[in-house]
Amino acid sequence: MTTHERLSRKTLGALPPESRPAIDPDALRPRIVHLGIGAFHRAHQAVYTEAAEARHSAGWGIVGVSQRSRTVVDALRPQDGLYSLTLREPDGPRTRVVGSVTDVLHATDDGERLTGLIASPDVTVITTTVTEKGYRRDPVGGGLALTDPQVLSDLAGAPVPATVVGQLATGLRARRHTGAPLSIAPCDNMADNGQAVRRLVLDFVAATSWSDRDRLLEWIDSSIAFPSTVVDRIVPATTAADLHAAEAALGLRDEGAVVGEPFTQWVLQDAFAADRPQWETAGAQLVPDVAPYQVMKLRLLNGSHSLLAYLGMAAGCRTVADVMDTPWGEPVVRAYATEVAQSLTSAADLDIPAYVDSLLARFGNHAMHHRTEQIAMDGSLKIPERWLAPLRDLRTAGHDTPVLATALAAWARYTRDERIDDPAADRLRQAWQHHQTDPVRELLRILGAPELAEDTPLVAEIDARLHAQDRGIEAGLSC
Ligand code: CS2
Repeated sequence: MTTHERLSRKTLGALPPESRPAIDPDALRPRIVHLGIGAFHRAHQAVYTEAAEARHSAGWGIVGVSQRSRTVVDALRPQDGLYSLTLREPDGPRTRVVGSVTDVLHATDDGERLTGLIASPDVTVITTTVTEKGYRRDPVGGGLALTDPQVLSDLAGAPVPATVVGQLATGLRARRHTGAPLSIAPCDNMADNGQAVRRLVLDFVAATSWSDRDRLLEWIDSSIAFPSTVVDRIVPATTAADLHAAEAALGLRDEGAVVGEPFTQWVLQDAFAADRPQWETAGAQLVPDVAPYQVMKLRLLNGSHSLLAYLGMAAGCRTVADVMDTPWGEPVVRAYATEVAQSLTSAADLDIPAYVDSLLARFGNHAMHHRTEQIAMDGSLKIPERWLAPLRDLRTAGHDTPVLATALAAWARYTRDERIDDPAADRLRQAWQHHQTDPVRELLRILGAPELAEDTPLVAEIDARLHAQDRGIEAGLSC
């Protein structure tokens, strides 16, 4: 394959007309700071912002900030923030360039610029996608993990904060002098993510020895909004083959290409403190309370995703669609959804059976190549939101929870592998080494659920299902 020129503002004219951005990037200025410029943001919020900008021309440009990876900075900076999104449509892929990201920073290499941007009155929205582990929450109470070494280092006055919450607090401290209100809209899969992040920022400021600490706490309380949001689009990690395919479609080399499914949803709490793009004209839903949408998505979509990931890995399935091809894939999602749906409160415009049908179709999309291993990572932080919340509700209401027990057994089985990718990997390993008679209880404690660890019938059921899965694998449960 010939190597093409690199995508950038200069080479935009070489793109096929149908692949050009919907807006003129030169007409944008930094008005949004996004923390966590991974594939998900590029395939989701950045696309809504571009579509809203195409309608209203208000100059909404996004400065994307990478927390750790320099690869994404090296990919996007020479491209002036431009990248392509390929949607895996049923009738074939469609690739086009998204124009809303105008600059890319690295959170610590460019720490001062980041603080300056958060303080700039021209920036009125901050969004975040830093994954569950990026927030450094205490798994038990949900507050800031004040024993986390990086949180401690930021609190001790590290020259540039390494944690997201430290970056937000430092930026807000600088911003207070301008008095300009701001909205911080988290876009990670956490229930009540706005309130969760508000609490973390307040915890951080309260734990500093800053002389203006009390005034800053009051100002955050009065001037900063933390709307909750629900985001949805399946976006697998980009592969080398995806980069080649994007290059072939564009006629330009794009090191920042992302792929996603056609489906997309963004529900935002209508509680912003300052100017924001008119995302509602781009298909987003602005609602007074996101909780019913949030809980349904976390428990049904993300919850069944995790179930398929752990069961699928046990059976040797590489992708979610491979699991859906097995004779047990669809029945297990349906059984899971039937059980978990009993924990959902119905809301007027939520049609749970239709939602489950659409999930099955989305999971079965072979063009996505969504690896079970990608979803399985960081389970210790994902599972409490996805499974433990409904498990607690259902047990309190006296329901049986056989499918959730199966799910927890599949995760427990997965944690027996030495090579797992999880921030609690060391503790999970120790649970198997030091608690050989009762590892499941210890695993539940690690998930922040000491009360479930004392629920003897539940623990016995998880144990029994774990052994059944071992026997199933031995008997040839396969993909
Ligand atoms: C997935 C999510 O990796 C995971 O844990 O469950 O990333 C999922 O694909 C998205 O939340 C879909 O909106």
